[in-house]
Amino acid sequence: MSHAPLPFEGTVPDIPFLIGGSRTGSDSDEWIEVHSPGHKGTVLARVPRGNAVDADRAVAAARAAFPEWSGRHFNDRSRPLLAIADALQAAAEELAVLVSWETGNALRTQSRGEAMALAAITRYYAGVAGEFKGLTLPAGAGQLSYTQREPLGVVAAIIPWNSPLIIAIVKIVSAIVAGNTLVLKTAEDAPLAVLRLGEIVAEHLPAGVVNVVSGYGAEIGEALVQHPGVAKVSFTGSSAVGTHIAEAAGSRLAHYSLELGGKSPNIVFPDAVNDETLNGILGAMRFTRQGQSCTAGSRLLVHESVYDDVMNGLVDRVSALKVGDPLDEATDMGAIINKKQFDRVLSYMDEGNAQKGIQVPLRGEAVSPGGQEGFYLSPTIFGAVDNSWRIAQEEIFGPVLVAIPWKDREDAIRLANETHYGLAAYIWTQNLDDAVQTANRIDAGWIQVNQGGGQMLGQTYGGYKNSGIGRENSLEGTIEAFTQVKQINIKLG
Ligand code: TXE
Repeated sequence: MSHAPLPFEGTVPDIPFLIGGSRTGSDSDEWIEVHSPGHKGTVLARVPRGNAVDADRAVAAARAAFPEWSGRHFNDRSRPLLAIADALQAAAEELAVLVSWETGNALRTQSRGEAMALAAITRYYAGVAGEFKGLTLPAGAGQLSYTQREPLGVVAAIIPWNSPLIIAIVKIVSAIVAGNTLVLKTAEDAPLAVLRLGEIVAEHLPAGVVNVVSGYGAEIGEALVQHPGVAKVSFTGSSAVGTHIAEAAGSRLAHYSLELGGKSPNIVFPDAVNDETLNGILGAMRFTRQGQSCTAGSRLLVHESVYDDVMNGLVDRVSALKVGDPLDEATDMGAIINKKQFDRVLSYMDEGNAQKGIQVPLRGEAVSPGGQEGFYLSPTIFGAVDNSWRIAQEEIFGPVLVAIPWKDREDAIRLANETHYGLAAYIWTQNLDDAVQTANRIDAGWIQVNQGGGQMLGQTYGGYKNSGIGRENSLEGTIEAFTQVKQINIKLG
């Protein structure tokens, strides 16, 4: 099978992390192997197993950098971000290949687009550097009364493995443009591309403004969340860990924001059955990321009159997706991140297959495409699903779509909202009334009508209910998320 060469020319290097502008190993002197999920037995590199001492060092470096960085004119924070954007643009293909190797996401359908988006995201935040404005109050001739927005201090950003580059860059630039400094902890399964990104970013900044570390959640992750020098924890990951972070950060009255999971509905009205809708549902389900997306539209709610047409159209399209080596340009769907997630997704598939009354128009299974061994699964579509079943309620984070028929709009909205999650929703209809009324009544933070697609710069993103707290990806995601307001009142004369 043809694919790009190993990222480090066949060696297994030790990739240090980045603290205070220096590349350094962990105080533990222990290292974690990073495996390629699409190539069984392939170790790509080793990264430091960070611990509490490293957390202390990184927070100290970020604290030391804070006074100068936060005291700058906003133009002097914007300018380095523009240089970072250019550097990320130049490094996009290198980052794409690296992130494809370690995540198992297909280079052509996922990783290249992810890496190419980094420069635009960085430029967007460079452009909003002058927007951190306060307000003045008409408090009478004898008073000057105004507010100003001030950075929080040191931010700890904790990220997962599914789109590590995008999640990392959003957290880094939205925090630092507001004047904060930052320590970012990479995910244990996909640290390499983000460590490289950190290196590129740090080259254009004073030492310590951005620090990037690696290690396990329970070790350096926990130490950062508990650290008294950390003013805010910005977390993306599972709801279970997010809940724990809310307790830990909340108990010492630190700020936190949480971007968690989802079980988002795709709602198909009878007037919208066409190629664009069917392709859009495929995109919304994020099949080409093996379904490993928090915004995956993993519950398909279809009007009963078009249910068979939609199911047939989807089975044709989804079964045509080519599962294969992530680095092969012909591949649509790569590998699941690790053995634990692979076994977990398979267990949901087994549970669905064994469910009484279920239909299985497309049966997924473990596969070895072209003889390639790795954590490969072919996609599954379950039909006639009851919304109360576990496969309809729990975030599977794999290529498993569950379809549920509905009778009228009330029914569709009820089903859409019958979940603990509230991240995204996708509505497919030509009828404006159905589109707007449904969008208004869905309890979710990010709603798409007649598109399954990605996030646009400037659009606010975040969850209702158990999908999270706080917003990202927008002015709100930097001004509200990374500053606090000070009211100043001056008696004149
Ligand atoms: O996430 P974790 P996992 C969901 C998805 C997936 C499940 C498990 O359903 O199947 O979570 O994935 C760090 N203190 N999502 O196990 O454990 C950890 O090191 C501080 C949805 O990978 O939440 C990693 O860097 N940090 C999601 C990060 O948290 C801790 C994306 C995420 O790991 C920690 C990923 C601790 N005590 C998974 N424990 C989304 N919202 O997109 C762990 N971490």
